[in-house]
Amino acid sequence: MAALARSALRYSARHEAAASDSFSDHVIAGLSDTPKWVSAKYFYDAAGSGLFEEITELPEYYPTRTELSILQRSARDIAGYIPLSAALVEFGTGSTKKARIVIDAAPQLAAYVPVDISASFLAQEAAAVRRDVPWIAVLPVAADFTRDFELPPQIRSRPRVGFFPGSTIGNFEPSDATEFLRQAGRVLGQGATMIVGVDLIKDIAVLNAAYNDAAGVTAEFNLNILTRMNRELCGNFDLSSFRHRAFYNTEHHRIEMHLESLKSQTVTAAGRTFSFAKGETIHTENSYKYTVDSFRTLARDAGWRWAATWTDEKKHFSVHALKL
Ligand code: AVJ
Repeated sequence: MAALARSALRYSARHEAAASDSFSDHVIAGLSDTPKWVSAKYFYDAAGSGLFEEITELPEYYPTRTELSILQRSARDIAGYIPLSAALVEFGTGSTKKARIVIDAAPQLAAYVPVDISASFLAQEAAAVRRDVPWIAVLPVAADFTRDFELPPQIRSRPRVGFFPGSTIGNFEPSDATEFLRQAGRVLGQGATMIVGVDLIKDIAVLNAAYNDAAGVTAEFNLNILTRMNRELCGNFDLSSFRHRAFYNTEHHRIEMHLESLKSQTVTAAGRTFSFAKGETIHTENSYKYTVDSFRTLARDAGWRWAATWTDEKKHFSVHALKL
């Protein structure tokens, strides 16, 4: 993963590769730029992770429940792509709920390697999987999966199956999604399998509703990044003078999330002062949507052979198996 080690892949926002590791440097770079941006990966502090869990239960937010139903319905088929005594490597494990469906359907799995940036959360989840599935070696890796990381030596001789559910791949710029899949292939090695969940292009009203829920949870999730800047970077954002905006960008096939300043104002954070014009936004997230074909092309460009695709009846979401 040498290329990844040099620069993290741009995760949602523009020009992020220029920003360095720390939240502070990141915010200074993003809020000094035109237009302003902050990467979606900073949504997930404790409060943000909780709000995201709430989002997954919203009636308008179809991706999580649709992907779960596809995994449940197709678990046996998916298990057919998992070699004997393989290791399942999950990139960015928010919750182990989806991996557990695969693990339950694939008793031939010998190891489960959840990779996540939050070590404490990982330890908790790993303990729960160990308790429920005692025959599998649970080997958590605390790392930012968008950067370089080492697989545990215990799985060196095992066939590897990558697992990247949740359409997290949609947070990458398409060229970075290709690069991510290519690097994942390098990490997993020749003969590897990759199982990827990808949200599909659909009726714009359905897409817009999923990111503009009536209960306002997505708005709270988006605005929470300002609360995080206030807390961690001594910021003075007034949350009532910003509003959540999310819309489908048809040209780029993506949902964009922004925080719009409701007035002309200056804000301090990370020891700097930033001015906002009325109506100016901070671009906080891109969530790219694909067609089954456009994703297959992307996977092929990343060096993977397409093996299978599973979708729901409404074609809202897709799960793909790829082979190296
Ligand atoms: C976790 C990236 C898949 O893009 O749908 C949900 C994040 N943002 N609502 C998505 C999200 C607003 C989510 N992903």
